[in-house]
Amino acid sequence: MSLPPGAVTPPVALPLAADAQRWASGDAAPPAGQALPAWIGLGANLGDRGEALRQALQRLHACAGVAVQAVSSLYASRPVDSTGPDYLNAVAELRTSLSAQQLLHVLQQLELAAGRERPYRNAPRTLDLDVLLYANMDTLIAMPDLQVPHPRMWQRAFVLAPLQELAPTWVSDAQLAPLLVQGVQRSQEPSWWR
Ligand code: PH2
Ligand code: MG
Ligand code: MG
Repeated sequence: MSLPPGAVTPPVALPLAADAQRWASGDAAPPAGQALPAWIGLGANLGDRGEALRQALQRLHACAGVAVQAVSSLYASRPVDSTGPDYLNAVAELRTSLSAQQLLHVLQQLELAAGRERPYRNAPRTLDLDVLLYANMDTLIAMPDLQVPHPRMWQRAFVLAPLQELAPTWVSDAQLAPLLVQGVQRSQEPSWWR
């Protein structure tokens, strides 16, 4: 699934039909009193990586309008398209009353609180929080600072292996198999973050 360059985002009311691939506005929050699912990727390869991911989930769960619904196991892997120490990664399923853009801003604040620096693209980091999917598998969002689904998630075992745990009907073994050369190692059970 790829996003056309420069695509515009017509305002589409949420929630979206589960069976249709739809453009959505990243600015549109769910209707009042409702929450939508969202899936985020977590990663770190500097400092106390496991503690950074655990603290990010705890802080996220404490944020207004966000609840952590489910968390995958923790996975270790070598940096993909990058250098530096090995990463720890996980995927979390949220329920949120925030728009995708508001959720992105919350994630960016948590990255900053964890001392995230951006000296160059794909630099080693203390905390990386990415919006992977919002509302459902088929929601497409294209904004200057936010693309959903995350444009590189389908090429990355460190995203698809943990996502498969949470959404097994969305990620097949056949999809994951060619990516396993990236060497992703499951290291801890899903209760690791509590
Ligand atoms: N994130 C990147 C680049 N490369 N490699 C691994 N193993 N894990 C990551 O989270 C990761 C990466 C850019 O976001
Ligand atoms: Mg990121
Ligand atoms: Mg990332």
